[in-house]
Amino acid sequence: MPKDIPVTKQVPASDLTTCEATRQMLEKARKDGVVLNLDRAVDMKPCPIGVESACCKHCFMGPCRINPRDPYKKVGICGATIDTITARNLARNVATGSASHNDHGQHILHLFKGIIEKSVTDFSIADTRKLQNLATELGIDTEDRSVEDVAKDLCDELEKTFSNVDGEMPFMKRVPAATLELWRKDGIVPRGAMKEVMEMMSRTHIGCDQDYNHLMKQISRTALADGWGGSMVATELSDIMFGTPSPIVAEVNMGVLKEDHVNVIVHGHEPAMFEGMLAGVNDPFFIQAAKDKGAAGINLVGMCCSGAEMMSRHGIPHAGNFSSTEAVLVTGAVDAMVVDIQCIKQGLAQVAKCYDTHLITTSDRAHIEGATHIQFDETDPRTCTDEVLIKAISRFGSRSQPIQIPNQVQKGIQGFSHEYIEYMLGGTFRGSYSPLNDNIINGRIRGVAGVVGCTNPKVKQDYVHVELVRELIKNDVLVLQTGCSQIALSKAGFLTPEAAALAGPGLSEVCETVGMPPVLGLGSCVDNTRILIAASAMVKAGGLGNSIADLPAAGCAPEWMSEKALAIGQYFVSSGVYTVFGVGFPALSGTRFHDLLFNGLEQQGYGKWGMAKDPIEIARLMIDHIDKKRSQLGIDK
Ligand code: CUV
Repeated sequence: MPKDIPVTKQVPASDLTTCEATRQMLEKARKDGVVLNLDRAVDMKPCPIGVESACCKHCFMGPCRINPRDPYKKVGICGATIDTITARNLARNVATGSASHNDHGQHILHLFKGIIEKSVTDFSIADTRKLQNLATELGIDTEDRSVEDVAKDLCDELEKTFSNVDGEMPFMKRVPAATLELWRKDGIVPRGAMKEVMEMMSRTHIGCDQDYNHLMKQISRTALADGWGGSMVATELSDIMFGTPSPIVAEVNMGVLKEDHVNVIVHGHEPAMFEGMLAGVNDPFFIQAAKDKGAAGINLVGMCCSGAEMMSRHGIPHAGNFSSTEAVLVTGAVDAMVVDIQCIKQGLAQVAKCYDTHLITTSDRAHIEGATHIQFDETDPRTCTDEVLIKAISRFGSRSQPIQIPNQVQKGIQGFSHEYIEYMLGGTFRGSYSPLNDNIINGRIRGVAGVVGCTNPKVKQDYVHVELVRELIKNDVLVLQTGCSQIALSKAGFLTPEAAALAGPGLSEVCETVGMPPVLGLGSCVDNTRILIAASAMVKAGGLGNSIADLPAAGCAPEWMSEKALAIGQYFVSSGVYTVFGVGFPALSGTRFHDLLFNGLEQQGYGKWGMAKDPIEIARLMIDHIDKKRSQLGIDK
């Protein structure tokens, strides 16, 4: 086994994760002399100034460091105050997060265009009804027109999401009127994503925008260009091309790997390559090739966000969230891990080498040193996916590693698209408002919470996600989930109708009547836009105020780690949602910029940020906010 860089200290594996499968694999890795992310995290001492975002390295006169204990005692060499420094840092984090999602969305649009123009023939339009509905919503004439013609117009319209330099993004048509009015008044309606990200980068250059209140506006605009822009394009067009999710049973956790099968894991974010792999593994030629090597078949499994997306859409099994991607390779059972973009740790290359697993990169935007690159081309997907399968099957035939697969596996119901939630809890047949709004007004459902985002080895894996959600549903708060958080709760068994027994009396009654779990899984990170759409639908259905900020709702990313999470958090805040982050927040408490984020924005009519580390404390903040909104709406009792 190749030598790994050793760590200098270790703590018990059970201190680092509540995921039993990951714990077992971490312990095996230690025995094998292999170092995983969870151990590297214990060994790392994050810079105490950087963690407070009190350091500026936007020019080379510095880096300038501000003392977090006395932040106004000093300014940077250029004179930048702590507020300017922190605002610029957050601005660039949000710009990166927004760029990531918009890059993803633009790729999805490009694929859609390829289908329309027939340069892409391996994919097609799966949901024509959604195509028509979306086109109508965006003001495109659909009457007596072919699907192709409507699709062409939809493509041109959505292109503006990225390329506009002025005007308003197409999806602004979906924003509740009062919310949009506020954005217009403050000049933060996003124009085009490329424009917003470029302007954000330019304004944060040394000596440019140095008023944190003014920077805040562009931070909001850049974030809104993500949630109501590229991410929404990604979700909506992926549904149109690959099918709109509806409830489906899927298995989660490392026990989905099968010792007697060729195991292929797809990990990353964009659905196209994964969809291509799905076609490949069902090809009788490869099934036979696997059997010829003594395998019972080919087992295709997902991880992280593309895993969450494929699980929601097709019920593909899911092996685990962000903190488990290295650990899963320790099973020795993974014949190939195929990745595209985002959240793919470079550490995977070394772990894959130790366990003789093929790590294969497929996107021209993400190569990894030590991995094999096989370019995925949507006009010719099979060239890539066939080569991946040949490598995986051949590795199965010559497996040299002892196999140890944790037997943890949990079934759950996945695939709650916003359309399905509306269908399930929508309509006007039961009361004066929609049944969801009715149940909120009558208090059976106290409010709605979005619990989303990554896992972060700074906190015990999955612990904050699970304990937070447990507390929320106990208090009759309906929980909507995406991303790695959804996987944490799926592993813990909360995405089952039986979990209604853990909910408070009101929520459990609704769950039992409708036959749904108290925790609804909506998909990947870009599918957070389903929460925006559901929130807009709740406002439009009536009885819960005029804007998203009026809703008894709150959001949380309890174990966040990525810049994308900051962009998502900010677009929820700017859309009107109180959003609490766990782990920590990159702004210094007690500074003016921090006060703007955590207090001032709400006074301006937006949502606001919150931060707490303990799950019960986070739940208390969210429930207090929900109760505050209920009392403002006059529906508290
Ligand atoms: Ni996009 S951003 S770790 S995979 S949720 Fe998972 Fe989700 Fe965070 Fe990454």
